Amino acid sequence: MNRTEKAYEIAKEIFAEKGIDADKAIDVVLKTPVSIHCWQGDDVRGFENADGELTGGIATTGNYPGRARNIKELRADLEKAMSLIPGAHKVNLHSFYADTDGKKVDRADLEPKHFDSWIDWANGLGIGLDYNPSFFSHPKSASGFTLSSADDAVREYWIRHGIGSRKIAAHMGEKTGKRCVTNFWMPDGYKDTPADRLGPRLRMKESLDKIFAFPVKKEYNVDAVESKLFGIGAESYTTGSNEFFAAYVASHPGILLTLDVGHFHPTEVISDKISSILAFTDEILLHVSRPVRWDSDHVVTLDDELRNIMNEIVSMDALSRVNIALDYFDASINRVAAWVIGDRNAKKALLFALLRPTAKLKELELAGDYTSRLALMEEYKSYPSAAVWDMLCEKAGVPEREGWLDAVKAYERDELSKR
Ligand code: RNT
Ligand code: ZN
Repeated sequence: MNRTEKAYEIAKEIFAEKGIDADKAIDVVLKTPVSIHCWQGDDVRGFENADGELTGGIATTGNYPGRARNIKELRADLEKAMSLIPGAHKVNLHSFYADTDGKKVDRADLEPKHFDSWIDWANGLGIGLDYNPSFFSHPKSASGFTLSSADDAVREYWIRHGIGSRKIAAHMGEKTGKRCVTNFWMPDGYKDTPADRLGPRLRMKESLDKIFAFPVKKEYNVDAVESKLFGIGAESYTTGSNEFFAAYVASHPGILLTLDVGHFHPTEVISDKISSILAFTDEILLHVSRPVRWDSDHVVTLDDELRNIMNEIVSMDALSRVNIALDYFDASINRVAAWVIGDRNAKKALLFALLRPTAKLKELELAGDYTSRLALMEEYKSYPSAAVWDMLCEKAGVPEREGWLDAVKAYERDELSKR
C-alpha cells in the first residue's frame, strides 16, 4: 500500500462509521461531467476576428503569455488541462470557435458542418460538447442590444443566429451521443436609467419564443437562458434579469435557467437560489465562476460558496438535474493552470459534499436540534475528505495534490512560451 492508499483506508473507515460510502462518493464524482469553457484558453477572443474587441460588458484582464491563437493550440491546451483533471468532461464552445477552414463565415450563417472537426475531436476523447450562440463582440451588437433591440433588422439577425445555433447544438448532441446544453446569454442593457423597461423585455421574450419554436430533439439538445444583473457599460438595466428569466423558464417548460455565480448583488448567493428554481423546473445550468467585488470572473477557488452550492445539489439529490459548467476568464496567469485549478476545485467541492452526513443533518433539523446540526456541520468540515480526494486522483490516473503543476510548467516551457 502506498501512502495515498493507507491514508484512504483510515479515512474510508471514519466515513463508514458515519454511514458514508467513500468509494461510492468517488464513483459519483468521476461520472459527473463538468463542462470546461474553451474561452479561458484565449481570453474570449474566438477565431472569427481574434483582434476584435471583447464587448458585451465583460472583460479579461492580464497579458500572461501563451494564449491559444488557433484551433490546434486551443485543443492542445484543453487536452493538457483534461489530462490533469480527474473524471468526466465536456467542452463548452461559443459560436466564434467554429472551424471555417480559414474562410470568413458570418455568425448567423454558421452551419453544423463548421463544428464537425470539434465533434471528431470530442469523439476521439470520448467527451461531450456544449454550445453558446455569441451575442457580443460583433458589429450587430454594437448598440448594446441584440434580441431585445428596437431595430427589427438587428433582432431578425440575432434570431437567425439563435436558430442556427440550436441546429449546430443538436448536431453536436447527435454526433457525440451526449446531449448538448446550449446557453443563451444576451448582454442587452442600458448604461443609464431607461424610460422604458418593459419594451425590451417584451421584445426579448418574443425573439426567444421564435428561436425556441424551431423544433430540436430533446435527446440531442436542451436550451438554457442566463440571467444577469449588470455589465460594464450596462450598469442601470439588463433586459435578461433574473426575474425575467425565472419567469421565462417557469412559463416555458423544458427551457433551463442558467445561474452564474457572479451575476447577482455581492451579498446574494446562488446556493440559496438553486432549490427555488428546482422547485418549479426539471433542470438548471450552473455557471461556476467567482466574483470579486463584481462579476470579475476570477478562477474558481474552493471557497464557502462553491462548497455551499455543491452541498445544496447533494442535499437535494439533484445531481442529475444540475448541469455543471465553468465560466471564468483570467488572462493574468497560465491559462491551462486556470482551467485545472477551477475544475479540480469544482470536483473537489462535489466530493466533499458527497462525504457529508446529509441525511443525519436533515434528521437533526427536523427534530429541531439545531445545536447538533451546527456542531456536526462544523466538525465535518475537518473530516479527512482530502484523503478521499487524493484517492480519487489516484484512481483517475491524474496527479495528486499540486503534482499537476510540474506538468503545466513543463508545457509552458516547451509549448506556451514559444507562441
Ligand atoms: C457573461 C456570461 C456568459 C459569458 C460566456 C462567455 O456575463 O457569464 O456566460 O461569460 O458566455
Ligand atoms: Zn456565465
